[in-house]
Amino acid sequence: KWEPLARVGILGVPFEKGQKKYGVSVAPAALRCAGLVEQLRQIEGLDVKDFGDVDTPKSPPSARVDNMEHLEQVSACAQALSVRVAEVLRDDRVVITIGGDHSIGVGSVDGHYKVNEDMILIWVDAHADINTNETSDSGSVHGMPVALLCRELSDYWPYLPTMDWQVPRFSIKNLGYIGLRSVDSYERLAIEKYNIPTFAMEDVDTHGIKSSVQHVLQQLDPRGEKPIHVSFDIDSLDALEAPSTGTPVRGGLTLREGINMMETIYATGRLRAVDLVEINPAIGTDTDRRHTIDAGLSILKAALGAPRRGTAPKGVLDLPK
Ligand code: 5AB
Ligand code: MN
Ligand code: MN
Ligand code: MN
Repeated sequence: KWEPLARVGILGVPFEKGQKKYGVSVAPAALRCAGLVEQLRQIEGLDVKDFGDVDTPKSPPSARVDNMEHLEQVSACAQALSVRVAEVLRDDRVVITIGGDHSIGVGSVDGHYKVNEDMILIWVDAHADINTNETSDSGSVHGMPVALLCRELSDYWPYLPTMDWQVPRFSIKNLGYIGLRSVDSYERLAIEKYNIPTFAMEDVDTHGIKSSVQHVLQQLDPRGEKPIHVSFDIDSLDALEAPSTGTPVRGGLTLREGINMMETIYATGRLRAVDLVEINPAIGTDTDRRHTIDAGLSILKAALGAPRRGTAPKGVLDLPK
């Protein structure tokens, strides 16, 4: 019943207030400059539409919530993104959201959930991003999006001014993790308390990437009938392969594992949304920047069905003489 959608919509989200470093907000421009749209159009049969950047409204600082920086900006951006994501999905396209820091995951998942309450979410990251303002050491919201999204965690938040638009209805039962290797202690407690299917790096080492992904999918959706949202933090990749990011951690996924994971998910025919976040072109050398952006592009191409083995020309049976 499911097959890959041959239509794609791209949204850029030049937002960086969910963390402290300058630069993540230029990633959408840097990826477009590196040929994002053109490279995706090379994939046979794929209809690619660039919907441009989401408005990141300048809302005045108003809300003061303890240990939660720039809540009103995060909220305004996520609200705008949620609306745009829902639009792209309703246009029958796979939505590719290019961040921006990972706080934008609140908006992209919210928008997807609005269109399809059945969705499952695979969070691919070195980090679990499931802190609340109580448990966070940094106060940066890019470490909190999962906790903001899940209805089971709503009791652990204080009232969040400006966030009334976002009623957390997504169930933590539909969440899985891949790539974890830097998890705060209360984040680990949450993973254990809710029994979240998690393939941290030692589990990926044990099972291999393909079977790790298949296990997560199997646990979240044994009958294989639910649309999939992948929120891909570039820091899930090893810091040597994707150095230009704000919170790099070594010992991560290789690019080949990342590609294999995306190919495996593409093959289900159920992938409907991909976030690519936390690329920071202002960090590192020219080579670092190039490697990181190339890695991101390779991940997206794999998610959209680009075969690594290549594609022969259509309707042609012989080499030209
Ligand atoms: B990212 C940390 N857990 O809460 C925190 O890059 C890191 O979106 C969060 O995964 C990393 O500040 C957020 C220590
Ligand atoms: Mn991360
Ligand atoms: Mn993240
Ligand atoms: Mn990060």
